[in-house]
Amino acid sequence: MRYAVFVTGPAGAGKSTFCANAVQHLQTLKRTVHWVNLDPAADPNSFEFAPTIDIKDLISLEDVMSELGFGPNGGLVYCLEYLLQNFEWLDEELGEYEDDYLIVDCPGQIELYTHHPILPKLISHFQQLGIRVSATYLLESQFMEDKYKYFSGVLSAMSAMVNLEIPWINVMSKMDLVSTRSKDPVSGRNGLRTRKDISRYLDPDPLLMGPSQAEGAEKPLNKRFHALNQAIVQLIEENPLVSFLPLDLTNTDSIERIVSHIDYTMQYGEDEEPKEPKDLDDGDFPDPE
Ligand SMILES: Nc1nc2c(ncn2[C@@H]2O[C@H](COP(=O)(O)OP(=O)(O)O)[C@@H](O)[C@H]2O)c(=O)[nH]1
Ligand SMILES: [Mg+2]
Repeated sequence: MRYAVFVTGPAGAGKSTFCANAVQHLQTLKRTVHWVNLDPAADPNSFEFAPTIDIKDLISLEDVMSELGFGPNGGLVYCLEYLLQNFEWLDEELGEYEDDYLIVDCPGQIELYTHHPILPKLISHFQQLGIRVSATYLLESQFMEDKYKYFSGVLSAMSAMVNLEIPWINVMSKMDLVSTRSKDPVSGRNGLRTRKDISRYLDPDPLLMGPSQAEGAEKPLNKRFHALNQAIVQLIEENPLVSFLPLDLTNTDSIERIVSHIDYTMQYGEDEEPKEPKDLDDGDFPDPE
């Protein structure tokens, strides 16, 4: 069986860094694992080691921008559409291995996840090749510093889940930057941020959307804005689709935990259990004695 996990999320969320760490972690477990770079804008100098499959070997964003006059976003969409039209290239690169674990590093343009048909098409191509897929959505912990930014991040994760329709986990990356020594922006207490404060972001607490103590409960909010907030609170309350697993790359246990969740969403290794066709060979027929 072959597996592919699509590592998605906004630019700068730490996708490529996570991919490199996950590849190294899986290699220590002696798994066959390959890094697939689908970001035609990735800076090769930023990679700790070279991806096995790289969209830049098919098409380069710089060429598209200089020769066709596209800007960076239009150029990116052009490159990915070019990939969709050249699946033979991808198929050849993917080869016909029986066992493989592919970590697919995606570009950070948020519109790719929320409404573009490109990723769904690419994912269904992987599925047609018999590859079992899942996705991981990374949001970086800086989103926890501002509640409106945070909720927009939660909503983008939800909309990506709905758009891609495959098994999915959400990850709050760069947890090494979250200090319990800093003040919690939401509780507004003068004291320090507690673990409980942090857990309200990992398992989104819709009440975070309300006015904080610091803002004062009576502060008049624009009425329509207030109604929108209420609607979002309700959406999140009624559809608790999103919760985040914390990722701290400075801690091996944390990477291990994320990888085990990804394995679980794809049911990795399930079919390595010998499934004896015992119903036919024995069992069904009682011994004559
Ligand atoms: N502190 C910290 N920085 C990180 C972490 N992961 C990535 N970064 C930094 O965040 C920036 C963006 O990372 P990158 O992996 O390129 O993000 P991408 O755009 O999502 O692929 C880089 O400067 C990384 O060094 C992390 O876990 N902790
Ligand atoms: Mg990247």
